[in-house]
Amino acid sequence: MRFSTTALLGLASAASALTPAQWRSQSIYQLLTDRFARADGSTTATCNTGDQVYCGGSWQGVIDKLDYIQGMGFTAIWISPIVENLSGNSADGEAYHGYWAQDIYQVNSNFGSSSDLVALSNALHQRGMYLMVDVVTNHMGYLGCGTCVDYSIFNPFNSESDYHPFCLIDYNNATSVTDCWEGDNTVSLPDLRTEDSGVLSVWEDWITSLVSNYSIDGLRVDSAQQVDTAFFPPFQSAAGVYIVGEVFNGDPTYVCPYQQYMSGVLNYPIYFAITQAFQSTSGSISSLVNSINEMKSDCSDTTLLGSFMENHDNPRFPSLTSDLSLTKNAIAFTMLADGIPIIYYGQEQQYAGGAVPNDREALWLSGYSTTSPLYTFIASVNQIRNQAIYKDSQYVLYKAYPIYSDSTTVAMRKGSDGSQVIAVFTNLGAGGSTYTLTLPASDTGFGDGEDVLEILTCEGVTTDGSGNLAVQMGEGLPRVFYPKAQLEGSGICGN
Ligand SMILES: *[C@@H]1O[C@H](CO)[C@@H](O)[C@H](O)[C@H]1NC(C)=O
Ligand SMILES: *[C@@H]1O[C@H](CO)[C@@H](O)[C@H](O)[C@H]1NC(C)=O
Ligand SMILES: CC(=O)N[C@H]1CO[C@H](CO)[C@@H](O)[C@@H]1O
Repeated sequence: MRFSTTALLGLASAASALTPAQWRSQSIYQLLTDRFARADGSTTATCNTGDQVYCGGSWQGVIDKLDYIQGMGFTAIWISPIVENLSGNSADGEAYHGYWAQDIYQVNSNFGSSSDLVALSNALHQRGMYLMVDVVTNHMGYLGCGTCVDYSIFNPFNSESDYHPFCLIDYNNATSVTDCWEGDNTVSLPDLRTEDSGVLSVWEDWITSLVSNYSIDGLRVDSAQQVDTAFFPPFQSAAGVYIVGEVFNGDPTYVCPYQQYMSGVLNYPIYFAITQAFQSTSGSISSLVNSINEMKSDCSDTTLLGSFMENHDNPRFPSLTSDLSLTKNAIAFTMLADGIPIIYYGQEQQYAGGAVPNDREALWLSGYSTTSPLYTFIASVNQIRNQAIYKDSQYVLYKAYPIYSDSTTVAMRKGSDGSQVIAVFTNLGAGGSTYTLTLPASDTGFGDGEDVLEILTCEGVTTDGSGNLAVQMGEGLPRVFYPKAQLEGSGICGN
């Protein structure tokens, strides 16, 4: 798959930490370090997700496969938490995902050495790509029940007084969400008193040195809603980089206020809306449209949110439907929406694992095909987004909005006249009939008799004498239009 050299050069800047504003132009590939690539290059090493044990992926493995990631047009990767893990196996498995910290000053030796992590950061920066690291400040991890924790094994936070007393979270009680413990009585997750100035100051010093030691460009903060909100402004200031927090909730009025405390959050409300709209041919497009409008009115800045439709905590989309057309619509919708697109490793190979732990398959078993339908599809969508940003840096600030919708179709516009992406989505599925949708110039911004390219089929369309765009829909596939004049030299569809 060819990608636009000019667009990539436009995005590559000096290798230093990115501001939140600079993160808007990135496109993120989320990977689980243990499951993405092994340093031995194996494409056959066993990895039974149900066993929940380490499968052997490492930072060196990631370095060796950066061409594979960059070939899809991604400009950044988000990796698993990097700190020393809890050792041993349990009914909940091993700490292969990295969310059960024991020593935050050591790296997880299963993933490599600290110099391997520095090498990964350098390898990314040499390509003009960026590193996002997952961090967990809410809790540590202990193999055993909540009342039998030996706090002395932790570094730091080795005193019981650093933690809230044990209780399991009741999500209907806000105090319980921040003060009680995630996890269960097999692996307990001792909940830190992040509201204590002593605990906060350890985290501030830690994040400053972590970002500096590994030249980290951005952070994903796990379990953000389980931490008191006052923790985040000083923590982000000590980090000095963009933060996208995990607030696992579908209600915009619950999620959006977190943007007062950190630069961005994962767009869970739209995740739920995309899933319900495209997981079957009877999904509701009007609910999706309502969600888009609600997020725009409730959130202070939708362009700083993380836009995703799969991750390590939820069933993969193809576990809900095997219809490739529906999947393509959901992927393109995610990537062309407001905010920073985040694609979870394995989406490009149409992995179909269900709920945790089945959604954490080893990517090496796919053989890293760069010609699979979704690898090339994701590359095309990243390519047009990168091109739109290259042509107009304000593209990422433009708030996308629905210019047309009916019960099975929604057309979205993002970008000002001259660098606007007009994308039409449908949930009719692969068996969907052929029809023509006419979009007026007043909505698309295209001129009279303007040459426009549909970049997924590489078919040209010329608007009529009044600027109307005739959109040919069929086989339930999405369509993505962009002004042809702006594609010169991009490599897109031979231009
Ligand atoms: C909410 O949770 C807190 C912390 O566990 C507890 O002290 C409080 O009693 C709970 N409130 C209600 C109404 O259950
Ligand atoms: C960063 O490196 C310094 C010097 O080696 C070390 O003392 C410090 O603990 C490191 N910070 C982290 C968070 O690993
Ligand atoms: C702190 C701790 O127990 N770390 C363990 C993490 O995993 C490695 C490899 O399995 C062990 O050698 C460490 O002891």
